[in-house]
Order: sequence, then C-alpha cells, then structure tokens
Amino acid sequence: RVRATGHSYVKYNNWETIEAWTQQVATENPALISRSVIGTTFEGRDIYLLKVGKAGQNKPAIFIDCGFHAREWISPAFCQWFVREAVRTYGSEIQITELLNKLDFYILPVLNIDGYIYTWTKSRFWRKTRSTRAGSSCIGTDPNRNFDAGWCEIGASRNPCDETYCGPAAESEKETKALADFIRNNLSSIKAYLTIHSYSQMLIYPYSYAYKLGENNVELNTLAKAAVKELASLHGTKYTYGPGATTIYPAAGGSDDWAYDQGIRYSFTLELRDTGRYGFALPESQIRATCEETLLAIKYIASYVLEH
Ligand code: ING
Ligand code: ZN
Repeated sequence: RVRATGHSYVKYNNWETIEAWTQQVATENPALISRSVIGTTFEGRDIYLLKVGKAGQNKPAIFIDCGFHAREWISPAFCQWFVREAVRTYGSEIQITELLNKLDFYILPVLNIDGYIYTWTKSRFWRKTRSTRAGSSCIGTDPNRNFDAGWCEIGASRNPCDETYCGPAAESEKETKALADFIRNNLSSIKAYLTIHSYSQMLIYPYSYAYKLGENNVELNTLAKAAVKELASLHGTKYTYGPGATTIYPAAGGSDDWAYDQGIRYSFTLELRDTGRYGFALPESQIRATCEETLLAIKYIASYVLEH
C-alpha cells in the first residue's frame, strides 16, 4: 500500500475513507450529526446524507451537495471540511453556533460515488456516472444534465458517448433520482440549495437552461456579489457571479435550476478553485485555503437565508 488510508481534511480521501468518515463523524457528534442513506448508486453503493444541526422542531434547512462530477475532487473535500468546521466551532464561534441552532444543514458528501471511485482507480478525469444501457457501449450520464429543468434542450448531448450526455430521460440515474426525491420530500424545510463543483471560481444562480432570469434575480445578484466579496476577503480569490447561461454557458438539466423551479428561491452552483492552472487536479496544498474561503461565502449565504 502506497499511502495509509487514514482520513485527512487536507488531503483528498478515497471513497472507502470518506464512507468510514461519515460513520465516525456522526458517531462522535451525536448531538449535532445524524447520518442517513437516501438511495444507492448504479453499482449498488449507499448514498449518504449527513444532517448537521442542533436538534429542534420545524427548523429551516440548507441543502449542500458535493461530488456530482467525479473528477472535481475539491468538491467532496469541501463537504468534509464544512462538517468538521461545524462540529469543531459549534459553541465557540458565534456565527456557526447561531446557524446550527436555527438551521439544519443537509450535507451530501459524494453523490456520484461510482464515478469518484473510478477517478481513483482507473481514470483521473472521468466526469459522469458509471451507468450502462442497452444499445450503447459508452458508459455514464452527466448527472448535472439529468435533472428535469429544460432537460436536454441546450448545452447537453443525446449521445451516450459524450461528456454531457443527458441520459435517456430526466432522473434516469439512480443518483439524481435519489437526490431529487429527497428534495421533493423535504421542500417545506429546504430554503436554499447549494451544489459544489469545480473549477472556474464562479458563483452561479438560475437560469442555465434558458436565457431568462428568476423572479428574485436582483436579490440573487446582490447576495452573490456580497458572498464573493466575503470569499475574497480571506486570500483575495476572485470569483465571477451571475446567471448560469450568460456567466458560464447555457446548459439544461442542472440541479440548481431544477431546485429553483421547485420553489427553492436561493439556489446556487459554486465553482471552486482554480481558473485553469491546475484545473481538476488542484493540488492538496490548496485544499485548506480553498475550503476556508468557500466556507465564508456559504456562511454568508446561510445567514442571509436565515434572515429572509
Ligand atoms: N460546471 C457545471 C456543469 O455542469 C453548470 C456548470 C452549472 C451547468 C449549473 C449547468 C447548471 O457543466 C462544471 N464544472 O461541472
Ligand atoms: Zn462539475
């Protein structure tokens, strides 16, 4: 074995290590964390969800997922970091304490587990799920083209061999169906939806599936502007922000647009570091700084949502 499989917040952890971590962090912090399984992947693995917050009734919630795209390793690293900072600073840091007292955070550490494992074992830059289908020898669907939001109309491909394959139907993937079902079943509590990707240093809000704007787009723009300012305050990292279609590119079937159309008025995609020097292969030496600055933006958004 080249490297011990112990968990580290400043290294990229393989799935076996992350899975064990979800169990351990929940067991060690029973007053703040509970773990559930919201479904299974194409290859049959459990998809875990951590509920992070002080127990209470009728609490509003913020949903954060990581690991949609297999190769974006900084994304799962951030979800782990977020949970650690929550339990480490609860009771001493005033903002985190208030957030966890008044809100629940649903943290999905890795959605596309099969793909993530594939990037560790076979092909570092794999993006999609690992599902197979009759009629094609190509593997995988892009989970962020598989939601029922203008499904496959723009910026997505109907060819199973392409990186942005939208799948045979919306929610065709077990992973996206599990996520969508959970959100549908918890719509009364979920006030914000945040999905963590990389790379390009952007904070994106609806819409990406069409050149149109949401009813509260002025509010989202103001919130995004303030959140990226907060993020930059730590290390000077510059983020751009705006509606997806004009800020990054038009793309249908994304989870943020879908969540927004379900009525979740605060829905964002975060594209973490960097802007291309290392791209998906962001060095482990940047995990700490990336996660710390991202945490500032997320705490800002969460506090805003709590007040509104
Ligand atoms: N970027 C996103 C992608 O899925 C995106 C950009 C955001 C598309 C929101 C659609 C909706 O292509 C990465 N890096 O995955
Ligand atoms: Zn992505």
